[in-house]
Amino acid sequence: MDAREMKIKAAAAALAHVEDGMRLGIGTGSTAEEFVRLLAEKVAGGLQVQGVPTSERTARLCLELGVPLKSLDELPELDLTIDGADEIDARLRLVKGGGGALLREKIVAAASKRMIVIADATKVVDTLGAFPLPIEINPFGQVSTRLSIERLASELGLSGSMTLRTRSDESLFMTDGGHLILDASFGRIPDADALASRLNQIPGVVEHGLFINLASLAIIAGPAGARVME
Ligand code: ABF
Repeated sequence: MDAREMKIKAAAAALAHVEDGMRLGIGTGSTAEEFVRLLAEKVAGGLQVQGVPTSERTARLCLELGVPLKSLDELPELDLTIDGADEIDARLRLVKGGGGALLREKIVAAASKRMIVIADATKVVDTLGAFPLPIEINPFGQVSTRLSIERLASELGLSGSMTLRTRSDESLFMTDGGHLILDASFGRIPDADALASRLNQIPGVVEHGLFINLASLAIIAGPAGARVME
């Protein structure tokens, strides 16, 4: 089974949790896009759901495939969010934001009664941090904010480089909310809870990619099939 087949398998297993009438948060990334394709088939077959997309990219795909969308302000409480992740540990703590949509993804997940993560088996790790942690920052005062994050990292014994994310044409990557992303390559984050809460205290940090106590279930697809972590 190749990587795409594993993503489809995880997405298909998540679709079984979607019920008629649900208000759904819809994630971003290649795995979430497989979910959108499968969901669109169900919608074409009569399933009624209302989706809130976590990015402009996901919104475009949903509109193209006929998945009905609302804004989060129109549907401020959601039944279920289904989204991908960059890393998942045994306590269902996540690193997200490789696709740059972490802020809307976190707001949507927090507005949902349940969040199901869909991923292939390569995303499961013992310790978070091998995937560079995306930290969304306000462009105003970005140098000061970066210094504050560096000081925090050193206080927590984390080392590694931080890179301002750029696009393939080397222009700065801007999020849907008009912010920048610093990718922090710590290698290992032994105390993700402490890092998450301390990052939240830095004023220029808009959000970070550590998702803690948000996922209720993860569906992990590997060569032998899909398994559930909860
Ligand atoms: C989003 O897409 C992100 O939070 C995460 O960065 C990424 C995972 O992408 P993929 O499914 O393409 O690996 O869920």
